[in-house]
Amino acid sequence: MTFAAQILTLYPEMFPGPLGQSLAGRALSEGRWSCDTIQIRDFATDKHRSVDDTPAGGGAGMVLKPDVVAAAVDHAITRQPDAPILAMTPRGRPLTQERVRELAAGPGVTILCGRFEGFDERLFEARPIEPVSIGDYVLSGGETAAIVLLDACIRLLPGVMGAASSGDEESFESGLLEYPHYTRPVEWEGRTIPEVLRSGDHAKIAAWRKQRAEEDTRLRRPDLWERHSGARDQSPSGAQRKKKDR
Ligand code: 6GU
Repeated sequence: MTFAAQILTLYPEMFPGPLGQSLAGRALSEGRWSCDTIQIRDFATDKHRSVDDTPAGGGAGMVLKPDVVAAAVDHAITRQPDAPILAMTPRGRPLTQERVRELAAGPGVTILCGRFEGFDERLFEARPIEPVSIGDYVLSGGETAAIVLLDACIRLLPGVMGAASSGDEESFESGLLEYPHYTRPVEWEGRTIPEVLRSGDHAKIAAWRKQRAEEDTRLRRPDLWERHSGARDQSPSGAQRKKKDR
């Protein structure tokens, strides 16, 4: 089964881009996923082939015209009626590993890439489009965000990564950051690999990794830690945890 990616963009040359290399590139050659672009400008109707116009109410930049984008989206729906339609925008809901897993388990995805100031809001009322953001910063366009989203999906497809991607030790799969990694040389620039990792005691190693995953999450991602420890508080096994452990 092929995961079919359909990308609506003003810059189709940006795809597959980096996804043509390495793991994703090999998977693309092997037919595990497909990458088709749709040029939004092909759906413009005026003689200048305009895709954007000035914002109602004034202000900076330009806004993608809803009639043109909707025509492109409708074409995409005809070609792939079962794929969810996502729009890459900093105004979207934050992308999560959970959503990535859901998407990767489906038939594919149709991705709408914005440029300029963004989309006409009526588009989201008129078509079943899910706005998605990849983080709290602003990109010059949705294309690089689409590449990020596709990379996250592709590595989870059957046969793409082997055992590692199905492992539940990865960052976020447990609601925590992953534990830190080390490899040889045992001593490098005066720093050594933690003794426990060389002990061969697998129970001790697992306990050390869990502790480091928790500590690093608490220090680096207090938002994730809050959710993780909050969830444990509500579970039967976590009900008796002391406040200072959180
Ligand atoms: Cl999905 N698109 C754009 N243009 N900027 C972003 C973003 C997406 N996510 C964060 N910043």
